Amino acid sequence: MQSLMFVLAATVLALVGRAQAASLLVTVVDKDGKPAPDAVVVVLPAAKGQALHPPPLQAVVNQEKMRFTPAVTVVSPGARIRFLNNDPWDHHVMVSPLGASALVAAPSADSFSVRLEGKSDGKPAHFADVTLDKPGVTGTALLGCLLHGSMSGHIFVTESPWTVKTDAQGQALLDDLPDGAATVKVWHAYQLVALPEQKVSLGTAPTRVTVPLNIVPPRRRG
Ligand SMILES: [Cu+2]
Repeated sequence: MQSLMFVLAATVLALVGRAQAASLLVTVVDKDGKPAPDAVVVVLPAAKGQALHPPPLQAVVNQEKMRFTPAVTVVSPGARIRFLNNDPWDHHVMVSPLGASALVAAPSADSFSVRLEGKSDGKPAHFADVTLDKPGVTGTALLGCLLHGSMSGHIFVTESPWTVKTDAQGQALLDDLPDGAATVKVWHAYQLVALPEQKVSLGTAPTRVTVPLNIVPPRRRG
């Protein structure tokens, strides 16, 4: 009896494992066919499942050398974002939700700003925490600085726990997707016209998709 239970348990585990073993590699390229880093790949599977590595509920966006780092921060809804000023001068971070819905329960406006003093030698950097606390709200917010017009960045609050940002090779690997049909969406900060969604069918063999942007993003200052 005990061994039968063991076999049953092992079978259930194997089935569960098989039901959620699909892997998808998305490569995002620009109009010239070069890899596009910092694109966001969102996968919406038709079947239910449990994402093993959902985007975090906490993230740090640095202001360093007149840039937001990372340039694109992907989080789950309700995340807390810490803006951390590592420069010796002030920054005045402006957060502007793109699209219809505000990310934060602000009383008046959708946009808000936080001014952060510059870092003094030997002192910890100044920071401000912002919680994206509107329940269920997803979308993208543009980051800017009221003092330095050249600074820009993005926060991406995803609608799917299966969301990965492309790396330097323009690749995003998802290895914990449920089998079956899925919709793939790609977002890029400089892609102003929304890209068409792609339908994929995920199964035992790894699926590979290449998504071309129809722009060439400007190179980020190094
Ligand atoms: Cu600034």
